[in-house]
Amino acid sequence: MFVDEAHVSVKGGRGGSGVVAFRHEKGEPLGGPSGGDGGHGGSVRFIVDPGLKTLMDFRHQRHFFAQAGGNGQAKNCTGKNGEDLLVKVPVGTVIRNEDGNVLADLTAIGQEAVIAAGGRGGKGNAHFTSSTNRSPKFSQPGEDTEPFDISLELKLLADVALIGLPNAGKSTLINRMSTAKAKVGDYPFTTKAPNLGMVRLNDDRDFVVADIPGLVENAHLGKGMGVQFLRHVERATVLVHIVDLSVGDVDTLMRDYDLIAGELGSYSTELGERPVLAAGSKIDLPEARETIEPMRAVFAERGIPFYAISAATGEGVDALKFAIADMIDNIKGD
Ligand SMILES: Nc1nc2c(ncn2[C@@H]2O[C@H](COP(=O)(O)OP(=O)(O)OP(=O)(O)O)[C@@H](O)[C@H]2O)c(=O)[nH]1
Ligand SMILES: [Mg+2]
Repeated sequence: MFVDEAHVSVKGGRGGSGVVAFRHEKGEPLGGPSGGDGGHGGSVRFIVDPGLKTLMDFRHQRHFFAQAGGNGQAKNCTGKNGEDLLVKVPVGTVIRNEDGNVLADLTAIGQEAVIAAGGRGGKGNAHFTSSTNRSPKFSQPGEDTEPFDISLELKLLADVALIGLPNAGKSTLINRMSTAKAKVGDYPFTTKAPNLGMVRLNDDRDFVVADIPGLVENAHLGKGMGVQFLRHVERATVLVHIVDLSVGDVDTLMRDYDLIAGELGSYSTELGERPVLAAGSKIDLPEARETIEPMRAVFAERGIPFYAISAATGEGVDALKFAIADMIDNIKGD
């Protein structure tokens, strides 16, 4: 199951306390105040790690408490600052507090946010000397911190979603065109959770692509991998519908194509009308090659851009990448 939600508890480190101390000098048992300050508590910081794809890890670890600051020491020595606790999350993670207010929306690689700040260190007695009190015998305690609960939600922020029947070659394609390392298998439903990858073109444009688990008839009713992924497809600007050209004649392929397109439309009218590119895959295989031209003709009639590709050899993949980038640009109006 694709875990896209998690609930965890976080706490910044308590601040270290300032201390009361006096210099011990010859003939002056109680010298001037010299109690050092407490160190600051560590903070809990969430940071985007491009290698993470799910919130799965948060099922095992639910408590993220940063280190406390050290207490101050004599001779004006400041206590050690507590270390920050860095928590890695996938890109697209939204962090909310218990009331549902957004604390952070982590949409970019390397982006980070302090979610639970560490407590301030207390001041040592050396700070409290005044004209009326040369030997203060008090210091400030470190600031305490309370743990609190937060929720994490992973929003796939893909510009492009690769959709199609199981085994169509979606994962092979995302691996070929992007930074993703998706699992590929010669059986249906290899992909159980969306994979995200960044595509960079040599003209400096880039976009995020998602490889979605294979769709089947009645996916909108929860069949197969179900509706949970259509939720993710919904956020994509452009859909690339992959058709495995090696598995049948034009009629069969178009029937399958319409079936999947129909699923999207049944899920939401808006999704059914989303801009789409068709990609005929596996054209390194002779049986696939034969269907390229008839398929091209059908899609031309329908006004849907069609690209013949082989994710295995890379043939046609660059042209597809540029076509996707152009379509995104057109839609976004750049
Ligand atoms: N010959 C050839 N085989 C391919 C090509 N692309 C994918 N395949 C093979 O087709 C099978 C399915 O590939 P995947 O990329 O896992 O397909 P998928 O669409 O991600 O499948 P699901 O995750 O199950 O929906 C694997 O055996 C791939 O090696 C291609 O361009 N040429
Ligand atoms: Mg796959």
